Amino acid sequence: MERADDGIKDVQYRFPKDFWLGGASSATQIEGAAREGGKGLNIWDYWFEKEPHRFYDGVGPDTTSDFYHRYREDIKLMKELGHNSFRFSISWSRLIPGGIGEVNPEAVDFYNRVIDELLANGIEPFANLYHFDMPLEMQQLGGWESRKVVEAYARYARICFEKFGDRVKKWFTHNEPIVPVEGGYLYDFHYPNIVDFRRAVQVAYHTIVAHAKAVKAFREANIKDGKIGIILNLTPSYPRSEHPADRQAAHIADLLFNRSFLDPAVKGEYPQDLIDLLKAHGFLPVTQEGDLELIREHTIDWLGVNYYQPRRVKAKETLPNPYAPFMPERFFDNYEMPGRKMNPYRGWEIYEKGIYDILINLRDNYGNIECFISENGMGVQNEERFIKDGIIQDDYRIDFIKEHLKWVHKALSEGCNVKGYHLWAFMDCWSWTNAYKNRYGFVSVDLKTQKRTPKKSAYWFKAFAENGGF
Ligand code: BGP
Repeated sequence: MERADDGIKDVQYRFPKDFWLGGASSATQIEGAAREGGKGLNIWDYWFEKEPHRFYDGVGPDTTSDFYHRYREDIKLMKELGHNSFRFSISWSRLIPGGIGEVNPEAVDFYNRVIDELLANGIEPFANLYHFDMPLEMQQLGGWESRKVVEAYARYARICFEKFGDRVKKWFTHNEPIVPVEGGYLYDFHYPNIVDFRRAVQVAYHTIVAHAKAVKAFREANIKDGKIGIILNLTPSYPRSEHPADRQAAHIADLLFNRSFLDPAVKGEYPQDLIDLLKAHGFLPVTQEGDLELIREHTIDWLGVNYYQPRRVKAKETLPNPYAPFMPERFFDNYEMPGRKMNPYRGWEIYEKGIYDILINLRDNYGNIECFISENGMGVQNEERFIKDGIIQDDYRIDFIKEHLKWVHKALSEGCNVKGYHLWAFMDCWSWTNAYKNRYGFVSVDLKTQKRTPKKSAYWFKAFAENGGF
């Protein structure tokens, strides 16, 4: 592959030799073949069929980026672009149609081929078990509200370790488990579009029980050199000011959105403040005997950190409407900081130092657990307008990556246990209800032809990998 001018002259920010560099993905967002290869339906296939108008430009998950058929070509490109690792997710509804029952041999064959191809190209597979994609029948059974689904997931996890654990050593139980809680049970951007705080709490709690059961199954599988973790979108909560009411607002947002998963996964227990808060408002989840021991005894080996944007909050300006559904915003108002830098396409603030604050927090308050940046990235609309000489000149993405990496570098130099950086995403992919509106990839995907073309950022990243820094 030709090397475009990468602009890296002298290395100022040097990274460790074995730093994991690559891209992330998820099954529903790249595989396509939603009704092929014996795959069962998941909630996205179903929701799109029912309400296509909820998806940008009416584009659903049926084709996406066709990784199912083009994985060989894509993996070859990863290698050419200097990546040493790749995160994908296994589709539960592909591997076990319906979520429970027979294992689909075509799916086993597909994931085996993907894993073998990655290894043959010197790319370490990072496998995630659950990325927002509940099998439809499991949702009909109650989704994460149901203990039966928790058990079915634990069985699915065990099957994955058995089938693929001989070659995949790096595992995750969930990606951003707070997001299906927010999307599906609070803010109406995932199926089943329920708005109900009590059910949201139950879903979050059962997700952690399911996670702990998967960790247990992993320990029992005894995978040589294997590690298991969870991927969390740790969104730092910044108060508007040092006023105690603003600080309290930020503390509660942190408890609800970050520590509700971070603490049980890393420390094996829930923060007392969170328990007190839920108790005070009558929202403690239904638990079963043995849950707390299970969670306590099955903490993780390592952590994936997804970081896109900070959360800024302030004390509430008004009393809440007593008739409105109970929402996390009962405890804080969102705060728009004057002068903030925005990604206007996604509507997310860009605040690079957030990545450093997360890593320092992990160092100081979570035993400096081994971690890596499992997602960071910038979705941009209409990127074709930046094409010059056949390549999307995404200098904005290069700047975005660099500015975040500078803070990761500083964290490293201050003793943080951060082992790598994956961009969201390796290639343009289907962004849930946003479909293909914003593009995130190092590699652009032409949806009509499925042609892949690396963007300028892909060459920059390759030079970064080759030079060991920038
Ligand atoms: C994360 C998810 C990814 C990905 C990314 C970008 O929350 O783990 O699946 O989609 O965000 O967000 P979006 O696609 O909504 O723009």
